[in-house]
Amino acid sequence: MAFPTIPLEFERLGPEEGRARARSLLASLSRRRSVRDFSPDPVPVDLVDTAIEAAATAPSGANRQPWRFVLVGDPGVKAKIREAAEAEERSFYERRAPAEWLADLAPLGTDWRKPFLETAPWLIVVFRLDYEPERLADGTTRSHKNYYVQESVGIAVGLLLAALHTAGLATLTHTPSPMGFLGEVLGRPRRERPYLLIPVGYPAADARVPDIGRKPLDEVRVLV
Ligand code: IYR
Repeated sequence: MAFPTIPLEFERLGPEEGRARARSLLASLSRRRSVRDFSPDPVPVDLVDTAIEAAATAPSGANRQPWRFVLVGDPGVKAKIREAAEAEERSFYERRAPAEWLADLAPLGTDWRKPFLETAPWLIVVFRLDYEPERLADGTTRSHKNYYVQESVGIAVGLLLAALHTAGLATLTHTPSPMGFLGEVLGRPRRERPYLLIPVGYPAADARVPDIGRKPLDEVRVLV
């Protein structure tokens, strides 16, 4: 059955105004950096919640909205996540990582130690929902498939990073590998698959980041 339709709410801008707004967003997004040195200063939960609501406006396959954002502020849970992540990361850096991968990471100065998992006031653990249980009229449940989950959750995370940055917060997109422990530590059902771990907070006063650049437009865009 089709959804009823409603008139589109759309503010049509002139090119001048559109250009000004797009440039201002670009200037802001250009200042976003992945941060590994966090301040323990608290961040009000509503700041993060608003960013999660912004993320959840993302388009998704068949509007199934196949994401779950688990917001972790409990120091005990953060400590457990750090412990498990560091165990996985240690075996990655010391045994599993191919030489080429380690060589690519070396200039970034990362290693298996992840103190930011405890220092940052919030961790957002993003899960992808490849299917969800659905209760049928006859009281039974079936498994309902989601579509383009990778794409949908990727877009949502992009919006989340932009929204957190706009709220004046620093983030890191962290991918402890493998991430299976996150579902266990957080008591999530097995059908929710960990996607990304995002520490959120203010940067430490003396935070430093690698001096890296972004590819210029003519390298990333092909005009046909
Ligand atoms: N997951 C590891 C390794 C790592 C991999 C990539 I690709 C990075 O851009 C950064 C780190 C870690 O978080 O240290």
